[in-house]
Amino acid sequence: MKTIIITGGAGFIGSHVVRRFVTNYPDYQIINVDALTYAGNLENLKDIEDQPNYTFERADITDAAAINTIFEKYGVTDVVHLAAESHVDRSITNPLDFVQTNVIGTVILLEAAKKYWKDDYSKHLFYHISTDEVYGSLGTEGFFTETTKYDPHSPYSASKASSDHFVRAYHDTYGIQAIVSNCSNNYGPNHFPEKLIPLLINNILNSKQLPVYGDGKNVRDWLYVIDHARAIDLIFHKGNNGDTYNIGGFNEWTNIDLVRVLCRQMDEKLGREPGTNEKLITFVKDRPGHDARYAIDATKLNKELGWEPSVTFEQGLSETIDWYLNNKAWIERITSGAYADYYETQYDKR
Ligand code: NAD
Ligand code: TDX
Repeated sequence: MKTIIITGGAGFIGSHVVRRFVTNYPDYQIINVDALTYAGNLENLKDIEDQPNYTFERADITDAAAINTIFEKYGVTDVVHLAAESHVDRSITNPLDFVQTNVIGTVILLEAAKKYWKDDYSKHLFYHISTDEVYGSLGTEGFFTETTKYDPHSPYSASKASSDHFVRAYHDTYGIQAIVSNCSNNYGPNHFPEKLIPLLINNILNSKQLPVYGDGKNVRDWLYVIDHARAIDLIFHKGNNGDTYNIGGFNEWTNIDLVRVLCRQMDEKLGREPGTNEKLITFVKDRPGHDARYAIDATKLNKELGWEPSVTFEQGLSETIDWYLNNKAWIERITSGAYADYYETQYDKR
């Protein structure tokens, strides 16, 4: 019998992880701990919110008293930690928010684990979800492996790198059982429309410009969010204490090629003339410190735990577009109010 805190469960990836754990493991109690920042949306979980093994606790992970109360109230046995400030562009304008949540918040969770699990650390797991961005930027050759040296460039990736180091330090120093996984760019349903793919889908729907940073040649390795959730489930249950696992789709795209594929798929789905959406592409000022290329080598996860992606990129992208077309109310609610103000400061000034 496990009582698992999943932090950030109202966010993009967290909501898919919560759904998977609540549905597949009826014997576990799943506590979704989320502060509901601009990125947290309980609508993402409305299909499972009445399940008897699911509880939502609104709490900020930087609030030590609130986190301690949750550990005591539920007798938490394990942590799957996804709560974070996650958007690179926001980290460039507000780096301290990233230090606060990603670094301090992670250490506060680790402190609670140290305090409440001290009778027998071997019965508990702290599983930290991280990103490939901690490894820095690749040239045209090579991949990030689990032993690649950390070399973060943005305030976001620096804060995630720091949190990864703290998790490993608590494992090495106090004996807390811990695993870290570093994943490539996710896409799929419930993705907040500040990130490239949902931003493009929303702008195409509204016939707005498609902002491509710099020359559009930066490369990202894209993974369908459901496949990330499958990997997290597998690593949580079968991963080795103290290990790191890289998760990625072996699916590299330059931004401009990705934008073109998306434009073509959406021309077809929306019944527009071929080439209509591509006319919306607009090259804009580059992101400062923009990493050139990310590419994950997920061989360890494949060889040791038998994981591989379940869909091709074209399938995943098509399903993602369909989800947004069928859930226009979701995106309309998000693109009003506070998000609209943010959007204007990011793009309309260019
Ligand atoms: P997201 O921004 O969609 O969701 C983050 C969630 O955390 C939100 O629900 C938000 O309300 C919550 N949150 C933020 N600050 C909090 C705080 N102080 N206390 C409690 N809750 C708080 O992020 P995401 O894209 O789903 O990413 C989830 C995790 O996965 C992050 O740790 C991120 O670094 C990591 N990751 C993301 C990607 C990606 O492509 N999105 C890839 C690799 C790793
Ligand atoms: O409007 C845009 N135009 C553009 O060209 C935006 C928002 C992005 N881009 C570029 C920047 C990147 O090269 O597209 C690429 C993807 O950008 P994002 O969607 O912002 O993702 P990225 O910066 O790569 O980070 C994502 O993947 C790793 C997540 O946001 C992180 O949380 C995760 O750790």
